[in-house]
Amino acid sequence: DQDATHTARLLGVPLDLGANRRGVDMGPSAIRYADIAAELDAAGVGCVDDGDLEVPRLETSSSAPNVDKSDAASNAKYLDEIGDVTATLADAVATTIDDGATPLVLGGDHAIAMGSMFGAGRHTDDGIGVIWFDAHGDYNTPATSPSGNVHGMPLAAAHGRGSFADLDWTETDAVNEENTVLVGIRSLDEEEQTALRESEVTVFTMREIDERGITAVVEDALEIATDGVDGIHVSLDLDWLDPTVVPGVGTPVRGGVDYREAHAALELVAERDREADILRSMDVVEVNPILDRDNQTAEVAAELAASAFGKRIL
Ligand code: 5AB
Ligand code: MN
Ligand code: MN
Ligand code: MN
Repeated sequence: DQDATHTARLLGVPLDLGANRRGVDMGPSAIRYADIAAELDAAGVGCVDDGDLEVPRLETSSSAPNVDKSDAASNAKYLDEIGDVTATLADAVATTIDDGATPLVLGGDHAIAMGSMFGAGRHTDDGIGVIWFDAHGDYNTPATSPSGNVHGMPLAAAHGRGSFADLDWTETDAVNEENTVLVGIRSLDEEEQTALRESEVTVFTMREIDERGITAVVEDALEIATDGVDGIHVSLDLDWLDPTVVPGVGTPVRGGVDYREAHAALELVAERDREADILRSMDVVEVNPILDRDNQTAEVAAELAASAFGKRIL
């Protein structure tokens, strides 16, 4: 018997302006095609599909990347367009939570997590924690980013770092830095390293997983993320897994977690949620169907989301 308590509300955000590879805009379709609804159903989780948010598309918009390399604060491609999408998504996520459901946001590139976190943080007394499953830290700011790609910046934006603090669409007080935990990290830019070292963020690199095992690390992550907060946001970047398991990602990094480790991690999230109702929202991002083989990456995304929402074997 499954005793999951959530109603999942699927919200697709086919944004690719935050990444340097085209294709992640097809992620929501691919994840739906991988039967995420049936996976959630198997988890005993009610599932309502709210469709896709409208996002600006490169082919039909006159938008330019708008990067001014001489001005560090504006070294972020398509930041205005991404800000619009983020604000709309934040409203949708907050409304969904107010309705008593749990948003499951399907990306799209990781820039959309700003909207998920801003929305999840609204109407909380003590703010939210975040568990960030990723190969990367996503802790650049426009001033430190080597690429200008906003998908490498969302977590720094959530903490109001650098020029993100000055933007009117960022909501930076509800995502608690001390309740933010990165898991499985293996690629950080130099200035990102410095920023993380100086922050209150907890970083569990792949090395900790190698030494202590995935379950011990994720138990710790849950302890830290849930301490004194109103709930947590779980952000799953598919490039967290090893590229041999998920070929369909734009920024692969060797040496990631395997399929079973990933499930173990998300099953622990569900287990903690059954005990203490901690899961406020989740996003599944960076699935790139153009680079994928036989929709494998989208299938893994759907299966892992179902595990997080409470799918059990017995
Ligand atoms: B992802 C890099 N650090 O900032 C940058 O996939 C990569 O959302 C960012 O984790 C990867 O451009 C962003 C080099
Ligand atoms: Mn990544
Ligand atoms: Mn990421
Ligand atoms: Mn719950």
